[in-house]
Amino acid sequence: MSNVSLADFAAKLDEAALTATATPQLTDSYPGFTADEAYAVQLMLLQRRWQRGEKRAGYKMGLTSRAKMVQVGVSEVIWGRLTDAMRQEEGGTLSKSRFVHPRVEPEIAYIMGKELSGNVSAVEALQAVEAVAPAMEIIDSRYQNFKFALPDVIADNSSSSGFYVGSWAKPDTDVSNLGIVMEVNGRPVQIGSSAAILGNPIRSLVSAAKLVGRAGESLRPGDIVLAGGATAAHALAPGEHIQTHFQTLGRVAFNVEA
Ligand code: OOG
Ligand code: MG
Repeated sequence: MSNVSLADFAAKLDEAALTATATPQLTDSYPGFTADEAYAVQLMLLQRRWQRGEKRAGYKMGLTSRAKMVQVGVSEVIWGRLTDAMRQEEGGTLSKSRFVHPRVEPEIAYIMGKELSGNVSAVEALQAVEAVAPAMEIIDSRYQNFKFALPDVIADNSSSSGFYVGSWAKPDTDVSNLGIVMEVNGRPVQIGSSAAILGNPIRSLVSAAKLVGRAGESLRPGDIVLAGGATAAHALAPGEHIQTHFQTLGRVAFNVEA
């Protein structure tokens, strides 16, 4: 497929996000769409955002837990790019109208102290971490009915649309198996453990270094890396108060505009 049409795909997804309007899956009209082409579209989509003044903020890993894979019917680890415009104020109010059909999921966030790229061990990955924090991600597929195949979701920047980060803890804090409870208006809607993220969230960082490295990029000092949802995501409704408790790390909360 020519670059022109891949650029058209990026424009279509950008427009869908800007107008909060769902768009048909790209694989509907182009069944041969490959994951490599999809990552090329993702980069073009981000270039459009950078041209509008958004700054790189790091990366997100996706489908790193069984619960997430099952929920969306795609079972391959994917990644996307974060920008500063996606960062939401912890404890603040989210305007739902900016999104198509937003969902929230509990995540673990790392912030990098050193550069990391390529094949690294878990020990090396941890040595490159400056701090770790409880987090939540707002995902919003730009596709109709939140339905997509692997290349669709990759092109759509792996559904990235927002993220919340709680208080940073020391990098040697053990986050391998922390209890997580996500509540909506005080009622638990998802209960899980950080161990659901590839057995240990640090493995997600190892995977991020490898996949980002394969794309010729690296995790840089100051980059935030979201390790992936530990549980299935919750579809947001107006007026909801979302609060997630992370054993030993603390909690992260926000409100959805009524
Ligand atoms: C794809 C993005 C997956 C995660 O943490 O697993 C993701 C989606 O569910 O729309 O962000
Ligand atoms: Mg996520």
